[in-house]
Amino acid sequence: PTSKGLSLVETDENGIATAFRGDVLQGLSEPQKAVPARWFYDDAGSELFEDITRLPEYYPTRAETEILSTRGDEFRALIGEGRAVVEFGSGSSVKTPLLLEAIAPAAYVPLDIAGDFLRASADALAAKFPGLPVHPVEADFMRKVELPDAVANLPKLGFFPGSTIGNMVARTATDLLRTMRATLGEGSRLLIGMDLIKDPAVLEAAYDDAQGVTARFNLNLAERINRELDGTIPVEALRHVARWNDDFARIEMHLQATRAIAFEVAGHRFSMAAGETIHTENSHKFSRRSANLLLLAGGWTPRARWTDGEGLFSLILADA
Ligand code: AVJ
Repeated sequence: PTSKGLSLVETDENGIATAFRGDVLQGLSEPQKAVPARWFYDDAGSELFEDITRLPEYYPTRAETEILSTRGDEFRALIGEGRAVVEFGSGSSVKTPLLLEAIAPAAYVPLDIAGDFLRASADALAAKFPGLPVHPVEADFMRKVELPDAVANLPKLGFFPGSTIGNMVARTATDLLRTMRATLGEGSRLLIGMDLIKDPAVLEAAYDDAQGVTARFNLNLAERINRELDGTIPVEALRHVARWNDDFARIEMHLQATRAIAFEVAGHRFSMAAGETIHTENSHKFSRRSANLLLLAGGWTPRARWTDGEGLFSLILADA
């Protein structure tokens, strides 16, 4: 294995705890309570998300994996060998090897804010691809990341699978796309997964599965607040809600109070009326055109597009 030591980029435990507290206290003070979706992914949340990807109702992972495993020759022809693949978020254990096998890169740089998950997936990758230099970087990729010197002179391919871009509203998404461009530099390319608009019933089932795994994933956020921020949220009085917002083409997840409740977080008091919600996630869905428009607004020119056999999900290759 050639996995190098982690470079710590201003995301020490205290920094993360402070950012989490700030986001939660601010979000719970808004008229529509909200907590950013990035805080789902503590260890428990990351494992629950892995469980979600195996649910029968949750099609995005299967659809994207299908594209990656069947279109390897086209990726290689269009992208070429010898790039440094920079993955934004390193959670996926299945998709990354498919891409690396297809395009034979010169190096792999996983970026993730969660150090333990990053180390585990970087080690697994390094073991699977002996001879491939793996340089994990623990960093918040919402800000420009200084890439390791070892890949400074290699052309970059950014890889952002899973339609994670859909978790952001357009302003944040364009900011991130521009930040990625700054991180990757001139001549870079981006391979990005973007989930497609479809029957709302299919979408709502994907985010409210029969086994209740997505509900546990959503509720884990309240439990995490209790664990890490001295919270007293009565989690049993919250229920998981997933609904399609047609105006904004997105699935919204909320935690809805089933009765009037009051609780504390980090010494601050909050209350919720019966029926009131905490908005915990947006998952935007795209058309071919809205996907292209978002990429263009973020400084990327779409060059190629793939969908799975059922037309559920898209992967887009764009140039800086
Ligand atoms: C992390 C963006 C891939 O929005 O589909 C899955 C997160 N939330 N089920 C998504 C998620 C609820 C997921 N992504």
